[in-house]
Amino acid sequence: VTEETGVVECTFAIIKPDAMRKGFAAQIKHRILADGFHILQERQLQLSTDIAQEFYAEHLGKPFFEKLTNFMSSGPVTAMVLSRVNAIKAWRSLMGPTNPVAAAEQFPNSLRALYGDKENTTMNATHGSDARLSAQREIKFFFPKRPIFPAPTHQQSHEY
Ligand code: RTP
Ligand code: MG
Repeated sequence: VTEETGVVECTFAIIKPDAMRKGFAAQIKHRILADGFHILQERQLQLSTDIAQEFYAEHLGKPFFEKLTNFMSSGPVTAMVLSRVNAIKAWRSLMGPTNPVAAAEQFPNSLRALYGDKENTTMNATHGSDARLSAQREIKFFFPKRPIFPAPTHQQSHEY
């Protein structure tokens, strides 16, 4: 489980509607794999504004909340569960800073530098969980566990 330092973790990632619209999803996934992540789960979906508001509930009341949730529900997104050693930090660092302009200045090879909108911090191409707890919550939110087969009943388990 260890590689130098650190343990294998899961994190949650979204390719946001701006990057999807501009056709950057394949390039972003290529960078994800090249950086040693495994994509454990993946789905494409469009969020309703209600779901976007629930997902970003921590930002409720902030000046950018409405713009953010309207944007996040404006088109399809790709939601993914990524795993790697130190996945949470590694994915945040591959994304780069929140603001694409700052990303371009500080980390020109980061995803937000390359694919984010320099005119608009909201449209910054990707999302990543910021801690273990939020990763857990966000993974459950987008990939709720459900049984593939119904659990055997008492009767079934004794009848042949
Ligand atoms: P994220 O949650 O999407 O991975 O981004 P983050 O941690 O780097 O940034 P956070 O503070 O959690 O903000 C969530 C998202 O809100 C949008 N935002 N717009 N001043 C603004 O206009 C502004 N600030 C934040 C961005 O889309 C940011 O990723
Ligand atoms: Mg955040």
